[in-house]
Amino acid sequence: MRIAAVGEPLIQLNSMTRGPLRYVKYFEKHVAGSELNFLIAAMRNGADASLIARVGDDEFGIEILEYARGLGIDVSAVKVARSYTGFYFVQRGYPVPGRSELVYHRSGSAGSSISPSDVERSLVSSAELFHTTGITAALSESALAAVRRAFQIAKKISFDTNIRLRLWSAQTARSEIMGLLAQTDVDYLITDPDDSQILIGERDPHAVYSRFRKLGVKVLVYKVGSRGAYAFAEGEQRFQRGYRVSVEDPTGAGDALAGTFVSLHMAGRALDYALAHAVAASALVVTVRGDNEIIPTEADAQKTIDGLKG
Ligand code: KDG
Repeated sequence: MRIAAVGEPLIQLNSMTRGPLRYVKYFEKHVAGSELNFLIAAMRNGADASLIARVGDDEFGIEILEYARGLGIDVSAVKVARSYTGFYFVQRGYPVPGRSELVYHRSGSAGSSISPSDVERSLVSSAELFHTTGITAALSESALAAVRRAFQIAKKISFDTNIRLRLWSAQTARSEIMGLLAQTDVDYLITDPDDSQILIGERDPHAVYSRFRKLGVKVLVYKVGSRGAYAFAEGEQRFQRGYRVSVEDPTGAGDALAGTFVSLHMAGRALDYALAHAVAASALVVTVRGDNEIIPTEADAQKTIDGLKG
């Protein structure tokens, strides 16, 4: 099974200490970006992955290409553009303990200039699943158009609402994301209470499923942070409680959850099995800095589940 994704891979500069960025002396560098994280999770669970993106003609662009290629991701559709590679700082544990804030430097970046011409028809139409997020839709007009084009040619679609209010207003997010959902039936929708509040004014998991189902969503993954996640599909619903782990940085946990769930469910695993593995993957991610290094394989996630139970 191959999954293709459109998104902006980024360099992450993660604070070595908690607190306001102005006092942080040292940063640790990682390769991240929501869609890339999702693909890595899918690969760890047996899928093949193709990334469609632009990186800058700079050291960080080379780093991202080498990192993704080294993990076995197909980067043949990643173009090097004449601009810089976007990056962001992670401020950890401030002002809310256990949470992180992202400070982006990506305006006018190579990645945000992605356009429909980057979305290679054969790459997307031959993949079993196409994935992207509300982050990509928020980057620029051309990035939003690239998402629309991919939606037109994809066999199956997975979409994570991932509303980042540093990239667009709640009002714009609502009208553009609801527009995308009206354009086509989405097979997997991943969202959370804050995003569903913005999109449909609803936080109750069952009500959220019922609303999105009417819009053609087949499977809903509803993440409720450290409390766990729900999965709803035709005639089925499951809840998996989250695990109590020590939080270093929650950034990327949602992508690990989504990529693990979708790839396992696409591969024919039962809803509760896919959800349990997905929540275990996200529990691991919050225990470290870096979004994707610790995402487990299917076998390792089983050990995580067994270990945390015992
Ligand atoms: O979900 C994790 C992402 O938020 C992080 O990797 C950075 O892609 C990113 C973004 O745009 O926020």
